[in-house]
Amino acid sequence: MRTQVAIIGAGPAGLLLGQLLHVAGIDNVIVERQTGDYVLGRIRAGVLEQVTMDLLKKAGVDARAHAEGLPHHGIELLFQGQRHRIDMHAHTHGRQVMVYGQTEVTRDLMEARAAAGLTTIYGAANVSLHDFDGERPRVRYEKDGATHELECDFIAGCDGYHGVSRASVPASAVKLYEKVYPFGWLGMLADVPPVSDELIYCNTPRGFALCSMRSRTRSRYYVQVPVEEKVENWSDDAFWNELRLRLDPEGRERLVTGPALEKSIAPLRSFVAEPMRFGRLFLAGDAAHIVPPTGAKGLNLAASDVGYLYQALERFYGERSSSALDRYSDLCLRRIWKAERFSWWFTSLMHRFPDTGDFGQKIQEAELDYLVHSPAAATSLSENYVGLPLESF
Ligand code: RFL
Ligand code: PHB
Repeated sequence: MRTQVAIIGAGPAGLLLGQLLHVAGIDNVIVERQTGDYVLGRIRAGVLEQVTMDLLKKAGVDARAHAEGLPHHGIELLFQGQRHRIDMHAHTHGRQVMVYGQTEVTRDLMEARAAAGLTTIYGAANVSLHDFDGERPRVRYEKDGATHELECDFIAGCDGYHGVSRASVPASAVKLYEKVYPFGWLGMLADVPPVSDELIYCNTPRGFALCSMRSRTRSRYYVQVPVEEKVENWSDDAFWNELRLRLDPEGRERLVTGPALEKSIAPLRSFVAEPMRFGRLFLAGDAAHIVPPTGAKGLNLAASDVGYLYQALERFYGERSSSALDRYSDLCLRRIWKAERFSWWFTSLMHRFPDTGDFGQKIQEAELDYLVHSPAAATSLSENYVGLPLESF
């Protein structure tokens, strides 16, 4: 089989890239290790930046996100038992975020891909990447007991943190930056109405908590837990009790509990691999970088990477110019490092760290107080949360 762009991974990065390339008239095939149902079973991000919504629109898959998504103009910060609202809309001249789950984005992209008749190979085993340092890269995989080969002009490595793409690059060609946090988020999804109309980020003596949602009838809650914690140790009741202890009196009163649809623990990490291009292999999304979820940036960065990549490929095929492809890695990394900084800062501000000490605790409290009383500080939080703009090539 032959295609112009072979995409490894059918997560949001791979599926969105495939759709953007298709709209630009560029042929592509996706090779995914898991089944489609498995990919849809992963409960992850919930907050989309305007930049991401714009890319979904370009890809022709924004209708349901607009119809069913919840536009949010602000967030609440809870600390020292009090809630404070950050009006992001007012601080950013009218920008907002859309609350719409990654599962739904993925489903919309999968449906559009199927409707367009584009090829996706699910359940591909032992995927391997070859000759991406030359002009004729190839992707090999096994399926139904046979080995298959996909010839292409370019490979897009959209296969997440544990994927094969980054691992195919010689260690000497890539520099890794990493920070691991001593805690994770225990997340729970339940069909109960959200405790508030907006997201509440809580800094409490028992640790961080986040009240988020997927719709007016489906809530997503998280509590900070030690990194070695096991999800089996948390009954639904234990989760609700812990969340309740991290809320303010109004939140405790309004909290509606119910059986968990899903419960899982995600470790928190910051990670960047540089560069993001190796000959004709381009990394995008979690394959190249991870952010702790506090800033809600992971999915949005995956979208902005492929926003740059499809434009660069469009120029290559349209104008026979490689100059945008040559700038891909640098342009992505500028935006990524700003999101890394924001996510690290917001994580540091909102969590309890085992080794903070009294001085560190006072500094955290002073920064939170500053944030909710200084328009300059609130503007900085807001412009990063709603998402920094894409640059042009
Ligand atoms: P994905 O989603 O991991 O998809 C990669 C795909 O590649 C496949 N794959 C392979 N395919 C073929 N061959 C191989 N060898 C392969 N190895 C892997 C995988 O099966 C998979 O289908 O990466 P992508 O597309 O880059 O998307 C990234 C996002 O999924 C991720 O950044 C976000 O979910 C992060 N994230 C959040 N991001 C936000 O923007 N806002 C949020 O509110 C937010 N909340 C979150 C999050 C992530 C979380 N977890 C569980 C890590 C909350 C949580 C709890
Ligand atoms: C979510 O709804 O899953 C979510 C929302 C905001 C975050 C992280 C996760 O910062």
